[in-house]
Amino acid sequence: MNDKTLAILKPDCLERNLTGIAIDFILNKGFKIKAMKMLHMSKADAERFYAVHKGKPFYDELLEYMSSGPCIPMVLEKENAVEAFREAIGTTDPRKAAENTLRRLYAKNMQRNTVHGSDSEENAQKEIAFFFPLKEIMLY
Ligand code: IDP
Ligand code: MG
Repeated sequence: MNDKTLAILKPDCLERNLTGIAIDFILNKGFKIKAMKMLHMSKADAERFYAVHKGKPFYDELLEYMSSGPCIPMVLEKENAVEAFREAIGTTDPRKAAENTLRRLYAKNMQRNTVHGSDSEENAQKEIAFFFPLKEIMLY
């Protein structure tokens, strides 16, 4: 399954009405959207999703932020999806991100960085399963 990754349009993306622009950006980069939904993560959801970051200085604020409003998780498909999507969004800190990456173009700061992308094959599979049962992942 190395052709799929999990993306999330984060709360700041929706808050600033960048949803359409972000989706357009993703489609223009050649990703196919195989699943998508809007939801509002609870703090407990965010805690589970970001469990690997527990104990880091930004963790508590990250949970606050990710549960502060609705977000849009999606399953994206492309050859080498994990790596290709990380490249398309740029580094965590938007000021350091490469030109024309989604974060460089639209992110506010290191925390409110507009979009999530899985960082490995293994995590992509776990993160996809976190949001989407198999029947919600389209086969088209
Ligand atoms: P990533 O999203 O680029 O993979 P991670 O290190 O996995 O970055 O961190 C997860 C999320 O936590 C980031 O996207 C960002 O929202 C937040 N975050 C990471 N590092 C910092 C920081 O130093 N300050 C504030 N927020 C941070
Ligand atoms: Mg990460």
